[in-house]
Amino acid sequence: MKNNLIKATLAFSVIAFFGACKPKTASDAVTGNAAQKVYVAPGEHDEFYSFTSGGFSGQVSVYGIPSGRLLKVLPVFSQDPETGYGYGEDTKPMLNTSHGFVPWGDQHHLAVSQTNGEYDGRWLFANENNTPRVARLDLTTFTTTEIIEIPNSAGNHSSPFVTDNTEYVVAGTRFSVPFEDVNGDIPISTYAENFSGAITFIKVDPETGKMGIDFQLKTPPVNYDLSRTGKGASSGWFFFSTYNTEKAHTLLEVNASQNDKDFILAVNWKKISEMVKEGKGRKVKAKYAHNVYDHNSHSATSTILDEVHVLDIEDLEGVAYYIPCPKSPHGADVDPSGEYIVGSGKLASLIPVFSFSKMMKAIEEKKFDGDFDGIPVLNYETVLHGEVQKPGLGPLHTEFDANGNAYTSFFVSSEVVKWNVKTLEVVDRQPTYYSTGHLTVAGGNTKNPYGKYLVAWNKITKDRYLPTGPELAQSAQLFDITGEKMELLLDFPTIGEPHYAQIVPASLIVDKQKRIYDINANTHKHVVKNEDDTRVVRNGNRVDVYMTLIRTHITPDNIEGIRMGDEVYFHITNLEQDWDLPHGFAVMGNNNSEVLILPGETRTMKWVPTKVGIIPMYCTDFCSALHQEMQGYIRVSPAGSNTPLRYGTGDKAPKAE
Ligand code: RUQ
Ligand code: CUA
Repeated sequence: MKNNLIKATLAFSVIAFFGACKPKTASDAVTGNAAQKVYVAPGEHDEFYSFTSGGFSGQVSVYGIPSGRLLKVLPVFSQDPETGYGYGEDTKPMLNTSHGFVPWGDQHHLAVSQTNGEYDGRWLFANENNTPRVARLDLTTFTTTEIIEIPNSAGNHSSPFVTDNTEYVVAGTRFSVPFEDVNGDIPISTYAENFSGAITFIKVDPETGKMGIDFQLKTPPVNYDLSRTGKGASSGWFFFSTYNTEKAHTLLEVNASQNDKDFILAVNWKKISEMVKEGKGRKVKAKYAHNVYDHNSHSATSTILDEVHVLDIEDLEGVAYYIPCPKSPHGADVDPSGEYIVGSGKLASLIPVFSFSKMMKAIEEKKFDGDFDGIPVLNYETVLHGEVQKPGLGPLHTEFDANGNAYTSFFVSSEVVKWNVKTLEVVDRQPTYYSTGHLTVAGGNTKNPYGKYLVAWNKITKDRYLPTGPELAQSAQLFDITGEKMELLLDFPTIGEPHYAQIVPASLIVDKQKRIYDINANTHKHVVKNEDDTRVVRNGNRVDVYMTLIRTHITPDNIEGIRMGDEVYFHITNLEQDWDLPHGFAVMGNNNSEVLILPGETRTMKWVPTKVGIIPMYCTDFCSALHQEMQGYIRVSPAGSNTPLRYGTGDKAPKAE
């Protein structure tokens, strides 16, 4: 995207207006009391959580707002050496796909579950672009509990978006590709005939959050960028931005920028979901993984599914319409009332705002400008509420406050622009450092935004921090938006490359926090609930070590009789039942990872010894004053040796014969 937009800048220098002027120095923009406004005293808590996408790191990070303090990085689509996620045997299945084990991802967008169009703080949904997947994180434990792969999709960028009661999580494909039930071994130049777009509706169980693909819409071969669900008046609808309505398959920067207008696709998902219930559509063969993590067995399972329910959008009457939208729209955002739909054409010089009621009227009166691949195209002027004139260059995303204002990020002109949704007048503009991608207002995509803070997630950092070699930290900027003018308060560096984020009041989440896992509820296949049951069992060349950890010893901490050629599985249970008492576990030379084990949890780690001798093992998490004593030895003998299998701790440690 960066390159495209930088090239777009060149194209734009012809259209010679720049709304923004850049201040000379960064600090010009900051007033005296900014520091006070972001100061969270030691021991105090932030007012909001910001769940922030990690971009190409594949993870999600959590910051406190307004302090900008990094609280945690949550492993989602990538292996995580800090916790052992994706390395340990019990979490590896989370990263399984129809392509096999894929231990990294590209994570862009996040959505907190909603009830009545407001955050309910239960789950966080996250997308993965490269190998299309959607994850669900449980916000009582801040862990990834489910990942579902999206078939017939490529580049799961337009995702995930939740409906106003989290009935569905929705995922649109970035690339159109041939569906899996047609032979894909075809010339790329047959794009227009053989490729299709897909929009996937994942049903979410209202009690457990469990996901399952309900249906997919097969659409003309355009690219989907972003989307929003309707709310209030437009509840039941979805609005997806599209680009490449030119159906180009090469040099998209030129060939997909030909049309003066692309489309926002308006879809009545409620009606379609009823059609599905009535039996409309067909089953299509498609392979995809569904991975579920269970918090009692502390283990994940991966199931490969082989079928999805597909509806061809052009066969459906009265549920899908195209709204023409200038120049390769990126964001398609819906205001809190649900009446206004904002299209942000990354190459457009204005922001069109569409009216949902005008759209409904035009549909009723069948005022169409023909069709595009069988889908009626609405008339731009007829459904337009109005245009924001000269807002800036390269509009990308828009969020809202509770007072009728919209905030749009501008990549090319590096600014955030505040404008009034009804009057379409620009109210304020503030420079950003530099080139903002997404922005997030607290609750800014809900029916009742909290407002107060806005964070600009910037793509280019340049001189904002101490240099760190060729690769710089990405940068976020926090604004106070309580006044008429936005006020820059703080810069803070971020992990990976943040795209979108969700800023949620801490009060929605704090009380739900789980502190420990109940050891009595632990149903892990290899759990050991007291030290007397610890043991080492040989089965051929497989050795299972049933181990416990408690302050501050490992049981067993002396193990003999392991041989070269063995595969050793450590099943490690943390017996602690107090908050904030994880233990870690590591074995010298293990090329897997260490693992972190939380109170009441069991983790399985595989180790293949690589040399004869004494191998140390120890706890990696500083758990008490005697943490450094929490260690032990494993004796590895040559293959075929008859060293007996003996083990124990303290008095029970094997003695010399
Ligand atoms: S995109 S910078 Cu991946 Cu959300 Cu707009
Ligand atoms: Cu247990 Cu350190």
